[in-house]
Amino acid sequence: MNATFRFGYVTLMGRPNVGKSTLINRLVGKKISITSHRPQTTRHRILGIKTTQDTQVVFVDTPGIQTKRGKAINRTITRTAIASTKDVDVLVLIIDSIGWQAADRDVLGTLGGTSTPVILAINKVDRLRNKDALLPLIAQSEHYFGFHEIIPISAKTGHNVDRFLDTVKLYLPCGDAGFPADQLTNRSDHFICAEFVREQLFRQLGQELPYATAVDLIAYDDSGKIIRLQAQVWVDKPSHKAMVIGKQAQRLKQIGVEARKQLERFLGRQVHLELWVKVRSGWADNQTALNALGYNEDLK
Ligand SMILES: Nc1nc2c(ncn2[C@@H]2O[C@H](COP(=O)(O)OP(=O)(O)OP(=O)(O)O)[C@@H](O)[C@H]2O)c(=O)[nH]1
Ligand SMILES: [Mg+2]
Repeated sequence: MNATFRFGYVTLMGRPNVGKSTLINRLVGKKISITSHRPQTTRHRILGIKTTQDTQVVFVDTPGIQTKRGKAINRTITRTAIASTKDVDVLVLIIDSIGWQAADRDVLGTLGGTSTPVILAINKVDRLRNKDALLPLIAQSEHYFGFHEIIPISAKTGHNVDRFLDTVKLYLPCGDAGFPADQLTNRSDHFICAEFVREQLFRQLGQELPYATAVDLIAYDDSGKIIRLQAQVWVDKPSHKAMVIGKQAQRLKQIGVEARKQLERFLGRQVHLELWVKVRSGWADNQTALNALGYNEDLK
């Protein structure tokens, strides 16, 4: 074993929308996890692997922990998030620099008497007009919990993210790398491609509609110059199907256009994307449907 190399797992946790996925993308240097202004965008456990000369850090992006009980999908997602806090070397709790919310305290409450070091990242400091507001926030945070470190960052601009990474590394055990140095995630290209379509549903559809959708990649052909993809968008009701498609299919077209841009950036190749919308009533509350979409794989 290389006595100076460090390797470990670091879980990013926090209520929905605090910027966990934005941070993991920034850390890895490539977009592997989808983001949106809507809470509960992430539904799966996704690893982001950052390898440097002396360290390999495996960051675990988790769905935002929601303490509200609800459909099977919500329970499955929360179980995934909580399971991701076990057996890791460092826990990072992320809060928004606007200050502690009840939901942040709830997430903190799920840690119980953990013996794993917990680092607090105060994100979105680019939005703070008055940086002096950080000092009382840090003092309040120290009062709430014995955080090993408290680091203000901006996942969006990258402010202080290098310092955050250097700090996290100090808490990792010595050990050999667990993944090849060029591997950025545990997720397949197929999975991430389906996610890029789902991201556009979250970004472009109104109100509750994104929460009643899921995406399944049904064809992936990279044998030619252009990568040809077909994805199926699952919706709950015929009325939802009409809304996703939009007048003269304009909405679905726009979803396809934006998803294709992201896919081309991710795959580094030209992409042809076809989207189909399919009604499957009650899929979000149906364990069989959730299994088919891979929602329970994270818990295995
Ligand atoms: N201004 C600003 N916005 C940010 C920052 N980090 C994330 N955001 C925005 O916050 C929103 C939520 O970001 P996500 O990364 O999707 O948040 P998340 O914690 O992964 O959310 P869930 O997956 O829903 O739990 C997006 O609109 C991001 O662009 C930041 O440092 N500054
Ligand atoms: Mg997320």
